[in-house]
Amino acid sequence: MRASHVTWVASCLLAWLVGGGAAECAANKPGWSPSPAIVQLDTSEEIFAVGDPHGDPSRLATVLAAAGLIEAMSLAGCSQPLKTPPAVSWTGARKILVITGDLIDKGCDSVGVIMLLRALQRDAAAKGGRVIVTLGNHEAEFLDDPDDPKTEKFGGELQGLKLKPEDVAHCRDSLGLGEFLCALPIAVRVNEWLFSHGGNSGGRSIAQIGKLGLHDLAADPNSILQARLNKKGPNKYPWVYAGNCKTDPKQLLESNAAALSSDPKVRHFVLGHQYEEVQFYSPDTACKSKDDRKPDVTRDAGRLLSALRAAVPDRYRHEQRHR
Ligand SMILES: [Mn+2]
Repeated sequence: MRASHVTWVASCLLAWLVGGGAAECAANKPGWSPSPAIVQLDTSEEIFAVGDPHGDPSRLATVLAAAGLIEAMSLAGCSQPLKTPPAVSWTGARKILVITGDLIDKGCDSVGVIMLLRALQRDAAAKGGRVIVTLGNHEAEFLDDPDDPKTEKFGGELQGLKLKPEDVAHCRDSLGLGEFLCALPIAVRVNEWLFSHGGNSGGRSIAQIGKLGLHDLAADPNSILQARLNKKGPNKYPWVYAGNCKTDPKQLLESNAAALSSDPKVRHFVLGHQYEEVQFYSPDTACKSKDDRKPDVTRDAGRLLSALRAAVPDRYRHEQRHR
């Protein structure tokens, strides 16, 4: 356990002894203060979503340019990681871009992804657009424990820049990387769409999700930041089965959507996190042996898990493919 963790635990203990602060203490590490925890907005503008840039600003820029959201730009990639914010130009007018987390690790330039997105947020806002970035499990795990081996790639980059990972995790490094990470919201509702990195809202309302603690988000493999749609879910089932092969995924998703109780109601979930093939199992096949469980993208679960681009002509909607 690091010294900073000892300090945190000590202050939590003090809050407990003094009384009244225990719940708050358990929920939040110092500095982590998404504001608001869940972004909510209603718009008639086009909405774009991209997940999991994972340390590759060059590929992210290529995707955004192909979508018409930025001017094409050439980034050097691993041979020349970004050390300063790049000159990125938003061409998306008043459109909305949601990045559903996991900016860091895996690739070679996590710092570059953060710098690119910070610069893009500023430029988009100046031109009437909006870029919203949510937490992924990698950001949550890093902020929860910067010594976590899972985020050592990002930690190594920081050390290469002479930054202490724990300073970044406490939101106070000289480049402002931690300040950015500490302010990332957990999820965002745009119209009837809820965007988050993983998918299991656990039947909570938007307000209840906003009160989840960083450690819970980081540590629970079945959380809204981590839950998976493949057999890496609870008890080796996709999380839409809630660890029980008898669960009806459509009912589970509908109850989760209903519990979010926003205005307008949430009717679609858009997730990142899982870049492998997403498999929707039908209730008929889910309870057979694992080998018999066939993906069925036409069945119930697919209706609510859909789309990269909302409020646009049907030809762009992944939702159509999942029906
Ligand atoms: Mn992830």
